[in-house]
Amino acid sequence: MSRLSVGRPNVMNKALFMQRVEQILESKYLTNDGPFVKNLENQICSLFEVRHCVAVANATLGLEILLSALKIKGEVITPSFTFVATAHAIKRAGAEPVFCDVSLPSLCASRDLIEPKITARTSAILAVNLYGGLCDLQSLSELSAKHKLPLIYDSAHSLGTKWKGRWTGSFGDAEVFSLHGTKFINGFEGGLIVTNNGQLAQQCALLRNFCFTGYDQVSGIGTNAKLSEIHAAMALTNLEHIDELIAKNKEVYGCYKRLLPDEAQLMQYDCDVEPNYQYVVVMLPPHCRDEVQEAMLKRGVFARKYFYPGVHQFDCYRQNGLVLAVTEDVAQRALCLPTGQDITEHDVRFVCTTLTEAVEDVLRVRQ
Ligand code: T4K
Repeated sequence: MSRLSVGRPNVMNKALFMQRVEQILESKYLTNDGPFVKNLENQICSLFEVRHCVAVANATLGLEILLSALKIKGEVITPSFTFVATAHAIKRAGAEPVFCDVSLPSLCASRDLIEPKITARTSAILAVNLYGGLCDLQSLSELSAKHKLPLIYDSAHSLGTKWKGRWTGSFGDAEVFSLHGTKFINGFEGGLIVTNNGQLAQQCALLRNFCFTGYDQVSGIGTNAKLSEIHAAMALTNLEHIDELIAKNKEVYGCYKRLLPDEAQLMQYDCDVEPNYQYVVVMLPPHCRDEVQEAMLKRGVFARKYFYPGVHQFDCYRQNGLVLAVTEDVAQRALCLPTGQDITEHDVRFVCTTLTEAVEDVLRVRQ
């Protein structure tokens, strides 16, 4: 896959990772809550100052387990502008997603969009911290307290982001990070449920392992969402370079900020948010994004239209008459540009030139 592609995995300290693989193979302890999983969980807790971390096979299962552990049924309010996994997790946990719109410029759900959707059937709010940014955490926390609703964050994109100087990981009742290969901290696959609630963490850990409470005892209907040792070792090795990863991402983001054409509006973060800078998202003029993406691809630049369409527009989630204006607009205009540890300033210049020419070509043909 070309260096100029969205989603290129961050791989740090290959030599140490290979040494760890050797160690895993030698020990023959491959999975089932092994030492690398425990080490990863402990490192996450101490780095992000959160009491409990439950490592899981991926963030989708993490969200599903979390909702099950909270015994969420009925309706869960969630934004439509997200990866489809957020809604799938709600459905698979046995609840119904109720989609709300997102606000600009954060592209996250805000209190004024969530509150009108709250009814007697609402049982939780599942907000999404998108593109390394964050929701308005303060107002969502007040909203959840006012309506006595559990507040969960899908923070798949936001590991390594800070709010008012505090790392994400301990906001709401719980957060879920993703360790997928395309994410900021890559564990090939993987996810992390983080919470300050000990009982909740214990329940999630049980559900992750078939609800085994002893060799011969099963306390409920669990699943298999365990993270293997190799995945944990990869995530741990990358996590040990978190500052370096953020610094490089910030440099790339800065380069884009300087070089992007005016027609491509770079997504802005709130001043309280210090993102992980893993995503460079631009909004293009209406009705040209798909052609621009195609034209860029022809020149070797693989940009991606995350997220299209809004989840409420997929057949399996379509709700009669539901219109979410901002979601529907940004889903037509957002384009994620290549980032990552091996991208150079020269690459960013090339992407920006390609983007500029592609936009100009498309707009010229239109006139
Ligand atoms: N919530 C949100 C908001 C999410 O975005 C996601 C996942 C989740 C929850 C669930 O998290 P997990 O259950 O996955 O832990 C990818 C990922 O599969 C998915 O993790 C991610 N979000 C989603 C946004 O994107 P695809 O189908 O777009 O990936 P794919 O294979 O098309 O790859 C994208 C680009 O990355 C390609 O240009 C190639 C490059 N790539 C990808 C992989 C996997 C590589 O260069 N190497 C690789 O190994 O879904």
